[in-house]
Amino acid sequence: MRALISVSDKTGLVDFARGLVELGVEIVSTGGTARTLKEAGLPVTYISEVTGFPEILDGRVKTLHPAVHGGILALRTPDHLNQLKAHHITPIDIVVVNLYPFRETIARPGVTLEEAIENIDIGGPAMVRAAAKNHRYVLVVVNPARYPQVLKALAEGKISDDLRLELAREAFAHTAAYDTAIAAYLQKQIQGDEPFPPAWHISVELAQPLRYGENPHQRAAFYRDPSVTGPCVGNAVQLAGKELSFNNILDLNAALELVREFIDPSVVIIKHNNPCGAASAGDLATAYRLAYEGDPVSAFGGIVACNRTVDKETAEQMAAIFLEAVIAPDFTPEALEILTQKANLRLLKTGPLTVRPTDRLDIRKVNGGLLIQEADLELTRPDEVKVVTEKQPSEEQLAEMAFAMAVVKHVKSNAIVVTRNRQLIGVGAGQMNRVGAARIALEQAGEKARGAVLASDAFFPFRDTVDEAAKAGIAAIIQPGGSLRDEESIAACNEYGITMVFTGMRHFKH
Ligand code: 93A
Repeated sequence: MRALISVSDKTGLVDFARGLVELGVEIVSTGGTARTLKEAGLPVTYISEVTGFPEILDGRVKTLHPAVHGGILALRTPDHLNQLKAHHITPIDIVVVNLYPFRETIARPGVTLEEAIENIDIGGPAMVRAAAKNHRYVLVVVNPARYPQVLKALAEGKISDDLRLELAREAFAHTAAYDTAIAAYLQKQIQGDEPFPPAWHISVELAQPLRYGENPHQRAAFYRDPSVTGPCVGNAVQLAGKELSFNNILDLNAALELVREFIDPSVVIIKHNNPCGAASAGDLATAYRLAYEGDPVSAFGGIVACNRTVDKETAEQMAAIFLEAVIAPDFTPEALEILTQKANLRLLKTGPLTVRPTDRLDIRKVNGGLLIQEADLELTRPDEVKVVTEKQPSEEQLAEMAFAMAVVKHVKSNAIVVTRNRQLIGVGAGQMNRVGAARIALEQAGEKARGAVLASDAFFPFRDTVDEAAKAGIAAIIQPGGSLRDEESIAACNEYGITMVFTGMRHFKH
């Protein structure tokens, strides 16, 4: 048997090659790989001896030769084997290749286009794809983690069809991801760092199969994008608890994306992708209490996100009811001790939420296609809003309105929320008309709506929402503005002595 080994990542190389040699496999290798093996005292045939041709063009052409590709691609039929013999080509049975470190190269700060281009591997992918195509006869190994498994199978003489197919699948996935990274890099050269529309360069990998999807009769799996860095659900580490479910992951994402809007210690509780609790306070335990008390009924079975390390005091409160999951930058050892006593409670650690993840796309599947948009990462600052009423907001009301707008942005449209003292006290989510959403939010807030703030994700088409708000005693309203009938809503606020500001920015969430 003959193995061709040509690897940039030399992890595990020597041990693997030694194992092959011990099994009587002849090793053919390229420059750097051959040198490493020679230094380890292993017998190696240089590729140039196989091709009868030197490596040329500074190594750009080393293995691109019929003696190599014929040896890999030949079917082991009498006809193909006779053709090899006629051309003095020896069959290659094992191809061990990993590619020039293109992704590592472009990740280096200050790398030039020339350096990047030199690190585009051509000969490597050609061999990998050839071997993967001919997997019936050729083993292709692109992943050093596979070396022990492959050695064992060879030693036992038991190379199953499943293993051959799996290695071939891994090989094509390897070259596909590689080319995708090159295309994305070139796209950036053309369009700058954040091209839009993006090239089709989103490559995901299976993170975990899920027990089921949104419902038990739907199969499901979670894929993550390994190119994304920064704290997010895809990069969170599960510290404890049951396996995550499909709905857990969706809700954890919703919870984290809302809680990261806040600077002060804050807690968000999510149910069915909408916040039922949200609060900011001087410390996390208080924020949790306020978030919980905003709607204790709905908090049951909720998903909690915190923007600070969960401490003992917060954990004690969390442990008092049934929660599905908690996601936070971290947990103190005392908090972990308390929360891990609830064996099912899923605990996820993100690391500090001080940076945004690099993922800035929002992608949704429709039947027969995908919709891609930039994620809604904007929020109008309190000093950017426009006061449209006679009544002016106080500084405190402006800060409260900013809190309310941050929350309503994360509620399914049509969305209205009512907040007071940085506590969510009423939510109207996913209604087909705005005044309906307002009625639901105000009814939930009840007496607490007196003097509170009402926020709307989109403009008021009629004055009816202001009328409802006034009945409930709302003191301040924040909304995008921009309706044909804005004047009617403004006049209504002036009648009732309500202060209203426009942000100029809509936050639909469908
Ligand atoms: O420059 S290449 O595109 N041309 C080739 O013919 C070729 N053959 C193997 N790159 C080529 N390789 C790559 O060299 C392999 O994919 C591997 O990553 C690397 C190993 O080189 P060395 O053995 O010299 O360290």
